[in-house]
Amino acid sequence: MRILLINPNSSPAMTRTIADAGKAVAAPGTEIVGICPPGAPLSIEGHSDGVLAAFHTLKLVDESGPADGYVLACFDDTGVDALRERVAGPTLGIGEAAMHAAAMLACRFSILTSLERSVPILEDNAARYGLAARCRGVHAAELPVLAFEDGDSAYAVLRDAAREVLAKDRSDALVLGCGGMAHLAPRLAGELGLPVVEGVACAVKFVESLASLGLATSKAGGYAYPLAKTPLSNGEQHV
Ligand code: 5HY
Repeated sequence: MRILLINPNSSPAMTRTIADAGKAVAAPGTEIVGICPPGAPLSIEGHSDGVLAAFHTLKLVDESGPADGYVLACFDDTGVDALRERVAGPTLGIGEAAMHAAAMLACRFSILTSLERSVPILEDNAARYGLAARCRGVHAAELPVLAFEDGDSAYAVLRDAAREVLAKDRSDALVLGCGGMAHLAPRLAGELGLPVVEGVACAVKFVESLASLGLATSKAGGYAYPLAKTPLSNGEQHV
């Protein structure tokens, strides 16, 4: 089985962190291909970065050959719906995967992401996934995404913020709200003594499971392949 593990930002270091997290949990016989779109923003912090990253990600997948499954490793689930239209294999964002996993493990969970500006995007996603009632809160560690590339300095800030958030929300699981935090999960779980859910690992296992069940994205409705555009015969432009 071949799974494309796509980091939608263009940071080579973060792409390596994400690929390592995916390869660490993949079953024997599953090939994890870690890639990122060169033209995308170096990190995704907010809506406009998200749209630009999604555009470059779709182009990259078009050029990357067939795969049995796809993981989009940006916690904002940037471009997941668009990619589901263009490919058949099960396609999952790490945000949706982590939130569903946390809801299977805890009564209430909290999400800890990078910057405040990402919070409304993740709150909207939790609601869209039907998990707003299970998500006690989305919080920011107020560290830029690229700060997580230097694990040590970011770790202490993240741990302290996590303790504060869990106490405030009275949650019983923590969800890491950035693909760049993937390598920090095991250590945090050890210190916090409760489930720390990391989306890259969850999404790779969910996609692997769906593909191994022979399941693929439905092409019968909203995720049907994009239609070919046929310009009007009289050459009139749509206004
Ligand atoms: C992510 N940004 O997972 C998101 C997290 C965020 O470049 N990878 C990014 O803060 O929105």
